[in-house]
Amino acid sequence: MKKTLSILLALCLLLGCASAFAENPTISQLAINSYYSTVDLKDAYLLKKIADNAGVTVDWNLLDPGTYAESVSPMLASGQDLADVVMLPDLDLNQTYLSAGLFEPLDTHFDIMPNYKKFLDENPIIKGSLTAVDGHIYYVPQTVVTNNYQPVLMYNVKWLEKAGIEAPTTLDAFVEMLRYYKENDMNGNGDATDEIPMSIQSAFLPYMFGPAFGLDLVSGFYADDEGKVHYAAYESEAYKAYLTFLNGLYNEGLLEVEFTSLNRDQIVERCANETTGVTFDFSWQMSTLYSQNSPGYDGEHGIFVGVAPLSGDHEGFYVGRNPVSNVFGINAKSANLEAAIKYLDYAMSEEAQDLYVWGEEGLTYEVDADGNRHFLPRTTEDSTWFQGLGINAPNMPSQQSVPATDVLLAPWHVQNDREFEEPYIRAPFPVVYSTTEEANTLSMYMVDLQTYVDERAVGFISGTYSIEDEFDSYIAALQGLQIEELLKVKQAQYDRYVAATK
Ligand SMILES: [Ca+2]
Repeated sequence: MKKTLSILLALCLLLGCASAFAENPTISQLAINSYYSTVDLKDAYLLKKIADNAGVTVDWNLLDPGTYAESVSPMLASGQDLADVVMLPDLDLNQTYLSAGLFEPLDTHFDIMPNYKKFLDENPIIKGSLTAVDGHIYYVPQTVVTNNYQPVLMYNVKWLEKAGIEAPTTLDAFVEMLRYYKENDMNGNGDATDEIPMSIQSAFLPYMFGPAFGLDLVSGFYADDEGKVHYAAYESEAYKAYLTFLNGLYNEGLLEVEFTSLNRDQIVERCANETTGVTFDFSWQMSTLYSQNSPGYDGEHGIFVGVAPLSGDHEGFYVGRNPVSNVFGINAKSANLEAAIKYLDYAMSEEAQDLYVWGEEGLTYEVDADGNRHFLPRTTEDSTWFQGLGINAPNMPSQQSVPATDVLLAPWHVQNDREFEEPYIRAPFPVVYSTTEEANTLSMYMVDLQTYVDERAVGFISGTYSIEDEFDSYIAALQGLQIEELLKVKQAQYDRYVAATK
């Protein structure tokens, strides 16, 4: 084995691997360093391998992720001495850097970017989001998982079994279940008054109940099937019905009085004490937190498990996530333009993506008899080593993967995600670039509108404001806060997005 290796090495030296390295152009890259303070990605093995495969040497300028925006914004503002490849401090949604001409329009080089072009063809939502107002594509994305492990409704299966009911999927059956939980000694401690039927952090109420009324309150703005954009909290009838429903839960004591201050730690404590039957949170918490902290959890069967979304007059759905988390651009004045373009293109290839997600066979993972990959023990035992390889590369256009997430979770949880979450996910309102005028309108009105809507929602649900008497004046106030102007902006952006996905 050792001998074969040394022969290979000798051959490599003779046949010019070394000279190939010597001729590699050097690309400078500005990006964040690892989120792990003990890890420096400058010499990360997997990233070196990606650079080698792309035929370049990377000269890294890696900065602290916590202060990245502060450090990089002045560099971009001056536009001088920029690296060849730059990880942006934000998504540049107002096109500040694009308008300054800092970055190369990549679509004009698609003849030498086959991997990136293929990726965009396969991901029209991302293509739509990354298409600038002028129709060009300037950036390469880093993305997150969108249709899996998102916020989901979870039921306590022990309580369902004790009540002898199937998991409710309609608002009516759901309320019946809560009433039953409230009146019965579900945890069997002899006290029928210590049950709190439902424990929801208030930020998740729109996720949980909006869809049954046909509303995506999570995105706020959403497009209907005809492509017309709406603002969910301005949909008079549906939003009024949503508030009325929650106000009913509140009045009946099914939504607790202190619902705005309930936090995750308190919910975990209730799971541990077996005093609650329903929650709603990021799916991740299902096995790792809520089931984990419930008495009797065996790791093989969940105690808090994901269920289908609630339906009302409208079919229920879950709101997914927008994919693009970061973007990378190529300095329009780069002296190594072609090499930088080819490097970023290789960084988007399936081969490179596989390296970010899994690393290398034998080093980070093994393949079982069924062909499934499993991370090796050292990947969890020695996170400094694992992160130091450049796994999930936070400083590269890496794409988060579902299979690599699955292997971190209990099998029952993975199965649950495929059955009860993934089929019900609906994409949120897309992220779209703004023209300067649109950016001005949004920055002028959006914050005040959101603040007012949030404050009124709590007031209407808890009865501080009367839905009967004060809802009409609420709608009128939204008009005063320029909701119609904002809808025009969002409609124009949505129309551009749709055109760009085609
Ligand atoms: Ca009890």
